[in-house]
Amino acid sequence: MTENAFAIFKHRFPGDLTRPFLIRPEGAETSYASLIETAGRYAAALRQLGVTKGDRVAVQVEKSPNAVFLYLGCLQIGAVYLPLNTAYKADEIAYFLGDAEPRVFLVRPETLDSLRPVAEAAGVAELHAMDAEGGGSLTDLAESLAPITEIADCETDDLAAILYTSGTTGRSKGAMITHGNLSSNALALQEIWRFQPDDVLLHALPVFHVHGLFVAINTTLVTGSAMIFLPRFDADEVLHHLPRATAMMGVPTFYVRLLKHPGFTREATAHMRLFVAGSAPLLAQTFEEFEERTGQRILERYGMTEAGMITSNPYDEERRAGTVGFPLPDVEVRVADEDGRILGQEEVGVLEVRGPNVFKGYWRMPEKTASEFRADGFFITGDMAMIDNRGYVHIVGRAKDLVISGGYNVYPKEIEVLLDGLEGVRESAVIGLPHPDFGEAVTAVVIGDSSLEEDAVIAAVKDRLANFKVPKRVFFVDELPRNAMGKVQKNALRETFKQTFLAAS
Ligand code: MLC
Ligand code: AMP
Repeated sequence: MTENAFAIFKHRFPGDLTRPFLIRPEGAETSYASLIETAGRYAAALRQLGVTKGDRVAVQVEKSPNAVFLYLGCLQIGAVYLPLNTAYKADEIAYFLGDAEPRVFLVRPETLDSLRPVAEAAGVAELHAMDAEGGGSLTDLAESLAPITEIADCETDDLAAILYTSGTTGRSKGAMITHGNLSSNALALQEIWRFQPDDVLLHALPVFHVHGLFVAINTTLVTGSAMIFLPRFDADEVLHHLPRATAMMGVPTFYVRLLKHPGFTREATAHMRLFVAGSAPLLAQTFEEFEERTGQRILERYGMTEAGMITSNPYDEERRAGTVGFPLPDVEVRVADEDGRILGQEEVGVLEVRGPNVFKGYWRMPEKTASEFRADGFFITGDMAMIDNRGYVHIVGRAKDLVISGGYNVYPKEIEVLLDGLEGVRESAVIGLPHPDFGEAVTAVVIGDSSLEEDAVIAAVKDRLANFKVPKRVFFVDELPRNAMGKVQKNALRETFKQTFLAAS
């Protein structure tokens, strides 16, 4: 049997294909039968555009059911799905297209003209648009064709997707995700989170990252259950739909915002059996407030683009605040020091992971890939962790210089390079500071001419960076604190400015 993830998902669809897969906020339902047909039409359209197995299909569109069916159509023909955050600007897109060389690039109608030269420069053969409702030239083509029913034969190790993640050097890397990565992770999550065919997942996450795309959608598909598909997170909308849902997945900011809402009560959540949090640390305070308010304990899990979901708090046993639980079935984790020496329980080091969830490597970066794996196949996550004497994993910090804002990763180096290139800036250091809504907020500390102003610095980078990467504040200093080696001490900067976003809350 093929190891194509779509075939594995499809094999587990409900026997009664008229059952709903996707429920729109206004109530319209798309059945599993309709999913199969629409994905097959997109598969046919991609084939017509010359896409063959292994070709990349880059997609920067609004969240819509059709975007999901296109993703599944890609899997079906063995093409490589390459989703891009809608916040990325043309400069960022140019790099991704140049690196991945997709055959097709699907954009929003409003960016079609501005991205055309970018796509041409990268040699993209087919540029198409999809609107917020999922309509456009690719959908028109799909609707004019008969759906493809066959599923491309794929091995576990064949590429299913490329997801770009930034790096500490400032250059983004394409993480190569395989069919085996997707199916193994979805099946493990279905099992440990006890998903059942009558579950209804409230889906409010974006669908261009691991959390909203793979964790939420693939777990639903292997269960044959339904999702209420919201275009974005909005606390009022979530509250409105909770009575019909049984489960929800979110970044910590979702739960912080829900707790701010007076309507978020024990009664409002009575129909829910599971709230999952991840992508960023969930504060113990949020966990406790949530339990006090709803009587339910958020289930925190931990993962990353390169390895999907790695650990999870247990469904039945104690869910412990400040921990990310135990490794998923078939996944191994260990804590090691920088030289790769394996450490014991309660010792802090870098977390390493091995298993069917771990990606194949970085696209066209064999040296980078080799340097992030140990000889025995463990991937070095870059997260500092400790495994306690009950086996719970604690993420205690990051070995990598990374800020996580509202669940999005921001690598300071990328912003520092931009800032350092601005007229009047001599040097910059970008840090994450505690923020009551986003968890951490991107902040720049700059040495430069006395004529520089905060607003002007922000304005100068805004057009070139996705909005979540834009510094929310810029501070000017005469010098940056350094250690004996001359390295900027970001800890000292974080300490100096730590009250910035907390004072007003
Ligand atoms: C929006 N803004 C952000 C931001 N999101 N700034 C910093 N961090 C963010 N995450 C900006 C907006 O552009 C705007 O700025 C201002 O903040 C206020 O916007 P908003 O209306 O409040 O934002 P909203 O649209 O509500 O978005 C917030 C959010 C969203 C939390 C709902 O960011 C979100 O959906 N985050 C989920 C991220 C996610 O899916 N991560 C999973 C990665 S996978 P301005 O200046 O334009 O007005 C992964 C692996 C794993 O990490 O383990 O899961
Ligand atoms: P990404 O590269 O966008 O997939 O982000 C992955 C990173 O998010 C991980 O390496 C962690 O640093 C962080 N992360 C994900 N889940 C958690 C969690 N539950 N607690 C702490 N950090 C997390």
